[in-house]
Amino acid sequence: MESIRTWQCVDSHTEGMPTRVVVGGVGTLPGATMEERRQYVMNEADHLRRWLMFEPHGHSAMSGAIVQPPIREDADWGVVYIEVSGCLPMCGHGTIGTATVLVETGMVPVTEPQTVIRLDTPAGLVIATVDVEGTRARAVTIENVPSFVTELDATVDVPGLGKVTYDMAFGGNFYAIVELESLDNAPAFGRDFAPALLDVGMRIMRAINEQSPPLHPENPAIDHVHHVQLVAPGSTAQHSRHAMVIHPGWFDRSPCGTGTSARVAQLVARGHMAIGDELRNESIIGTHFIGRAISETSVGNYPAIVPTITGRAWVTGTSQHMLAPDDPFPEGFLL
Ligand code: PYC
Repeated sequence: MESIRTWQCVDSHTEGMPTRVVVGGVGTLPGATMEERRQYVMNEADHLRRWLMFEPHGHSAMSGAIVQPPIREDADWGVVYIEVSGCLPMCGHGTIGTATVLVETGMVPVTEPQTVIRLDTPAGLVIATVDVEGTRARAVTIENVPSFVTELDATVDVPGLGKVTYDMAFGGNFYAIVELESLDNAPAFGRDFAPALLDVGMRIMRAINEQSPPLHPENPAIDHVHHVQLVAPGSTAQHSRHAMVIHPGWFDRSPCGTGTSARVAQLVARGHMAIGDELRNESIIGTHFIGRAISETSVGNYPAIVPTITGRAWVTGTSQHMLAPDDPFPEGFLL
């Protein structure tokens, strides 16, 4: 056995979606902020992300988080999110997975009944409150970044679908939110219809990015949409179900923390939710997060809410990933 690169990981899943938490082997990434460390991974070290996320170490819906020493003095740990599609500034399920791993491995001082972890993320400080019983993290509530709507009832011409109406909301990433029943010839909702749902979501995503991409008011680097939330018929402001289609063509297995934040912001903007209300947001595999709007704020000229997301994660294993010098796939591959 010979290895030129070795990383230690604790694997977990958050409501069905993997978070491979890298706890050793990386060292401190260069960068004066966590966003600069994210940029470093994307621009100088993307082969490392591909190696761990793509096959054969990962798969086409893999996701993870590199734990880092924090830069902010008010944070306990830093995080750079990695996934099969790139490096998100913020990832809700990844934060719930990371907080669970930090508690269950003792990487933070653990107190019952709650342990509060302050995470330095590329999107800013994210506070995770972990409900603890003994050595177990039973639930994690994260206070996410301010979330807001940039467009209600926007339309886009989508090849094969005609004019599609959507709302554009930001919850750490941009989300195009589309009511499935508003589409002509919409596929039915559910796992059995996954290929058709994926196709519809990807067409809408491509069309919006070509015709009318969103732009974050304070961060010009966030200038596209890579997530389409197809809302199932019968969804309400108390209980919503969706298929979350993600670039370049996979589903979030979890209810998507940043997507749930965007959905709460949209429901508040439409007057269907108020501060303090709760939304049960369900994924395509039937798992759920609870989303809440806890206060009002603004981002640029947009009214915004501060959301919290509550969900659970489970540790699934520990792993040590190695790279033999003659491995033909040092950067992995995707099919
Ligand atoms: O939970 O925020 C989330 C997320 C983003 C992409 C996949 N999951």
